[in-house]
Amino acid sequence: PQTIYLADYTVPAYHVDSVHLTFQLHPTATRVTSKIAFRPNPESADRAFYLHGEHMKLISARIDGQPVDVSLTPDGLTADVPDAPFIWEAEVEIDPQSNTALEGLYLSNGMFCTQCEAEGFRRITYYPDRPDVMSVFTVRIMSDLPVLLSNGNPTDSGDGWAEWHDPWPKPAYLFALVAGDLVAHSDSFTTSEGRDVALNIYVRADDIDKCAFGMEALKASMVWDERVYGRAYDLDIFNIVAVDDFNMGAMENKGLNIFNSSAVLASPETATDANFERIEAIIAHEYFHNWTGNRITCRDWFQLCLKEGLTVFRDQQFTADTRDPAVARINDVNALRGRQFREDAGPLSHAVRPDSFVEINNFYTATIYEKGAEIIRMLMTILGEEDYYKGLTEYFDRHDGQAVTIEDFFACFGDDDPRLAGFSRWWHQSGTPHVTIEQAWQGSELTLTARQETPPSAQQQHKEALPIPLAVGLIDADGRDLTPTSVLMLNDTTQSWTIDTRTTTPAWRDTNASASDQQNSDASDAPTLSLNRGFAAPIILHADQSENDLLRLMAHDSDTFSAWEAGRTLALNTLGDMARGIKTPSDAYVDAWCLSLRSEDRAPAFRALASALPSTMDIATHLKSQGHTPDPQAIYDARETLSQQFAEAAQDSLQRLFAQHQVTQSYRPDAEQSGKRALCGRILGLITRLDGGAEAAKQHANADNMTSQLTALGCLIGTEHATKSLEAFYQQWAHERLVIDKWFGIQIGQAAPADASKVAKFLTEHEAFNVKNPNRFRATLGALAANTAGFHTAGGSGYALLADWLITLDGINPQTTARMTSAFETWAMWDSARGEKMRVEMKRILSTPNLSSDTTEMITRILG
Ligand code: HT7
Ligand code: ZN
Repeated sequence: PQTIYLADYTVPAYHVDSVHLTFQLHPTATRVTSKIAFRPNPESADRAFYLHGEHMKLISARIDGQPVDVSLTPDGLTADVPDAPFIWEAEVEIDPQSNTALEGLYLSNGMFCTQCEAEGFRRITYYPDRPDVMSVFTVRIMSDLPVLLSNGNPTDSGDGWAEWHDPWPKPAYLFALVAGDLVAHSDSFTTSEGRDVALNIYVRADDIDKCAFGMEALKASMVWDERVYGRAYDLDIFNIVAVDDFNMGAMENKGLNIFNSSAVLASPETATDANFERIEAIIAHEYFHNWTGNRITCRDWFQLCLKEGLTVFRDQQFTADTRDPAVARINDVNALRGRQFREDAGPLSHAVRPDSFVEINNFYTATIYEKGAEIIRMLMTILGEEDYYKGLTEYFDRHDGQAVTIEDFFACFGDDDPRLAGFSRWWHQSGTPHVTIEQAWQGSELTLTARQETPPSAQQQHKEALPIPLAVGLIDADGRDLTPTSVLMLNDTTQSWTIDTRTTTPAWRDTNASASDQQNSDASDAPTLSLNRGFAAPIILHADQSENDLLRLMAHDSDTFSAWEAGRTLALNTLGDMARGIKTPSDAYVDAWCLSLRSEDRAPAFRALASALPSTMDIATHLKSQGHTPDPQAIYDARETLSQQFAEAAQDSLQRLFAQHQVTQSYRPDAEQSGKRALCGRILGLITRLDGGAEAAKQHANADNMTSQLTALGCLIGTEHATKSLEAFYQQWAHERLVIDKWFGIQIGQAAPADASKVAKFLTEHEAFNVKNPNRFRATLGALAANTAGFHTAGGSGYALLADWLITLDGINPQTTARMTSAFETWAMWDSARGEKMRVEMKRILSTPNLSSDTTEMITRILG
């Protein structure tokens, strides 16, 4: 496989003025006829005519109506063409039924559908399949199937055919086609510009009762983008289609979004609160791409974060506005730490705007998405909201209809603005910065010294200092804010600031003083620093705050995120020490945890998050960062012991809290109700530790919504009620594939470490297991990889089972296989015996004959 470098970018040799496509759909022999108007690009010195094309049979080719000889290459064709505008016509044949890779045109349960990002269009017809070639598409679909859809607006239709025209120039990766026996949940929307838009969610007939929530989320997203970013929708119709076999969550094709069923279908009986929240966010994300991605797209795939990071930030803003902002931020940060920090600390670390790649499908990563979003968030923090939105408006005005770069985007904010000096390093430099904070007191003056360091990574040995916005607050012994949140800019490797805490309005000032030669205050009434409020910067903080300070922040910090963060730090310290066998939890911490569970001052959703323990992987990462080799089983045991201790300590109030927070109104998946259910779920877990599952079995049998039922089922795993409840659940839901995914996932995810790979193996032999369906595969093998202590059992059975199945899947679906190899990315974190077993399995995968380039690249990078 060939490495592609950003530095080698050249403009396309030909522009495309228009594309006409005709599809004669057939499951095994679909004919695609293309008529494409090419024009030499005067900015290109290159006159070579090259079209991408894979997995298809060329039937005929013409230029300006005359048959032409072409030279076929393994991944495309070349031909001699006139040195003037010309019309290319081709007919190709493709086989959707045998397309299990789910890229290009494929069949899913009898429905034709497409996935073209990043390079799927080249499996549909010969074309310059690169994002900077934008054109206007007209598509004619011929099929007996009742619903025939493509991008843009419908222009004409008849018996067995339909025609669509998309007036907005777009790259081929945004092309889409759907044909199937579908029904629509329909609605309409009038934009702020007065355009009436027909809205449809197309699904199989059985799923029509699961569309209402998605439709409401779509309309809310349309209103939000008009209100917050001034962006209105620009076609007469917006269609969403739910597809069962899909590699990722959803795809933002112009006017025709295609969704994984799991990312759009929801009813109270079949979907959990978490599903509803995810659906809302994904619908918003894909809709927001209409401007950040579609109207303005990427010049090349190195600029992927331009559309993805920005759009994730926009969907995070939407969720924060629609739900509880602090809870939303905690969820964002949990996801960032769980996926992106982990990626950045291992062999797959890469810059948000990388310089090279082999297989672009392998770069749809947490770094490009989530860290990309954090960079936009910091841009807003540093500039302030007004200048941030001014810059975005400038971006939309300047680049509408173009394919652009991160540099073009950044220039819209005034890239010579002194506030942004060095900021672009965030896009180019990989790795998570570690920031160490020291504090020193002299009388009432506090000096805060911050030092940053980003560890070297394989691809970037030398790291530079980054501009880091440190959002800090100071609270007094009674928990009152002494200052509002201040953003201190850490631009250098080390910087200090001083504040006199006794003045009436204390304010930070730059200082050269170093904290190191001064005294730490041990007075218990000294104010406490609240650091990195709202997680304003994506950094790893080392502040070494005392247990007293952390308890104070946990109880009183006015920044809700930081209150949660203090509780998390206490939990990490406690569990890390327990796993190493050096300490038991302090009474003060256990009391504070009980108090926080009961605290009426905080929202139930927050209390549910605050009472959850950090994941086994989080604790392992914490131990590793302190120089210890984590033992997954010891961490699992520590979590179990502490949970039991919490249950016993809170015993007297559990039943009362459980009853008090029950939802009695009819089901709504909103922040208020889902927060209460989350808290009750947490409490049910504790009650189960004390009653052996009696209460959970009752809830499982009587629940009228999936959140309550699945929570109860999760609690019951490992109890005497497990077998019966799992069987009853399966019988109840055998006809609902998305619910059966949950059934697969929960048994493996909640299994005790010694059982996890046995349960997973058993379920891969279940009649409902289907290796070709990515959702089912992820629900099974993905759940195994996510059960940290279960996947990393000392014998290595988890590694071997996953490797076996990745080898099988690679011949079917390389994209999903390659993504799931990341389960092995932590091999260097564990003891050498585990690490070696993981490497052995990776080498076994790598030695598989005809392994895909996707998987080959991933395993090669992980092995290092
Ligand atoms: N832009 C999309 C990314 C994507 C994708 C989606 C589904 C299947 C395969 C895919 N390859 C790339 C989704 C998004 O970020 O919105
Ligand atoms: Zn996206």
